[in-house]
This record gives sequence, C-alpha cells and structure tokens, in this order.
Amino acid sequence: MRPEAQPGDEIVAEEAVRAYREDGAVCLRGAIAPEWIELLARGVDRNIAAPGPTAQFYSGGTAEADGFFFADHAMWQAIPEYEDFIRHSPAAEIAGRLMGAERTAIFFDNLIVKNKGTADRTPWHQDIPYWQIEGAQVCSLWLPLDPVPRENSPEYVRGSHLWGKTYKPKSFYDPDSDYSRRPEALDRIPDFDREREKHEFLSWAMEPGDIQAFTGVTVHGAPGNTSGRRRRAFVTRWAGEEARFAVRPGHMHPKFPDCGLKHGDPIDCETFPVVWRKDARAA
Ligand SMILES: O=C(O)CCC(=O)C(=O)O
Repeated sequence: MRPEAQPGDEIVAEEAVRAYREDGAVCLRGAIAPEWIELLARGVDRNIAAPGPTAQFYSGGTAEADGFFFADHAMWQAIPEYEDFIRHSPAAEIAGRLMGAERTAIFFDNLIVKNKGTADRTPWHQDIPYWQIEGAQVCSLWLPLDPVPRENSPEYVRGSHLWGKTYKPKSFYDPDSDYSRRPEALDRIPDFDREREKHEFLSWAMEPGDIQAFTGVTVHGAPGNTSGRRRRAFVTRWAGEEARFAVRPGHMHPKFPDCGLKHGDPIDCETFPVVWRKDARAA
C-alpha cells in the first residue's frame, strides 16, 4: 500500500503524483481546509433546495428521508459557494499537478448525496464514456463533506486506467437497459464484485477535507450507505490542456449543447474556464 500524502507536504507530494499515474487513484489527506468544507455545505443546501436541469433523483423521497440518493451536475455558475471553491480553492492546482498539466479548466461539478439507508450501489463504471470529453488529462476530485467509513467509500480497480479499455456506459437506474445507444461494439463492464480475487481494489475511510483523486478511465463504483449518517460528496471534474471536447453518438450525461465547442476543441471556454495555470493563476 502506498503512503498517503499528508497535510504540510507540498500541495501534491511527488509520491501522490506517482500513485495517481500508476494506480489511477490516490487519497490526499487534509487537502482542503475546513473553511472550504463549511462553504460548500452551504452551497449543497442551496443546490438541494433548487436542483438543476440535469439533477438525478435515484432513490428516496425528500432530502431528509433515509435512502435519498441524489446527484446534480454543472451548478457552479448558479451557486456562489461552488464558484468560489472552484475558482479559489487549491482544487484546480491539485488536479493540474496530478495530471502533469500546464493548466486546468473546470469541466463540471457533481454533487452526490447518499443519505443513510441508501441501499443502491453506484455501479462499476468509467467516467469518460458518459461525458463529452476525451484524453488522458481528465481528473476527478471526490471530496466528502461528511466522514465516510471505508465500507461506504468509493472503490477503484487499481491500474484499470492503463488497460486501454472503454466499457459501455450503463444506466445507474436500470443497469440492464440499452442506455448508451453507442454504435460501436463496446464490452459490457464486468461485475468486479464477482472477480475480486483477480484485481486489487483501492478504497479509503475519509474525513471532510480528504480527497480521492482519480482519472477519467479508472474503473470505480461505490457501495450504498450503511453508515447511519448522510454522505455528501462534492466532486469536481477537471481537464488539462491535452483534453478535448468530444461529440459522440449515443447517450451522454451531462451534456453541454450550448458551450460553443466542437469535437476536438480544447477545453477552454465560458462554460469550462481555465482556473489554474502552472506559471500564474488565471484571472
Ligand atoms: O459517490 C459515489 O457514490 C460514486 C462516485 C463516482 O462514481 C464518481 O465520482 O465518479
């Protein structure tokens, strides 16, 4: 097991960068200060009270109910607390350093709430097949706002980002439906729970402020929430200068029809602004 980055290390320790590149996922301890977590929690309340057009209500009734499983996307331009975090917290630089990028643009933010009693798993998947983006420089930072025991935390198949595989996206609501409508013959993603002996899995108990960083093609999934408390995660999805906007046939979520980018364009526009540059912070 690799050592985890500790608070006080440079913004991203060399060992963490190596783990991200070799394993496809890494845990950074104490990466985000408590003030940011408090700010984001206020944004989350605002978000749940007024969900956006691409929100997904997977299960449960109201936001207070046991079993409430909710996700929302690309809300940062409507929620000032999210915008402040995206523009001014260390997140953009952390993603950039992990990817070895010269600059990072925010692709989108993603709130994932699993109240206690959420039975649903987040199925095994890779992210990029669902998204309008391509390239190796795509990085997610999964930041919990609540303590998360290891048994309720996302799991990553170590090294799966190096397999060169694109698995067919499947619906989180109905995994057996023909959700993706992708014309090319993509393999169905294996049920990694049935082949645990063949792989190594990475997962971590988390405290608010710790981050799980992972690539756009690392296979991952997450259990339900048996912890007895709410699990809110604010996930930011970042793109480096080598990532490209992708327009593909088939279902994708979330979609950005008004972003003005064409297939193959770099990720840099009003919808996906550059937030961090290695040489100087962007305005
Ligand atoms: O939080 C979860 O349940 C799953 C997280 C995930 O799949 C992601 O952030 O891409």
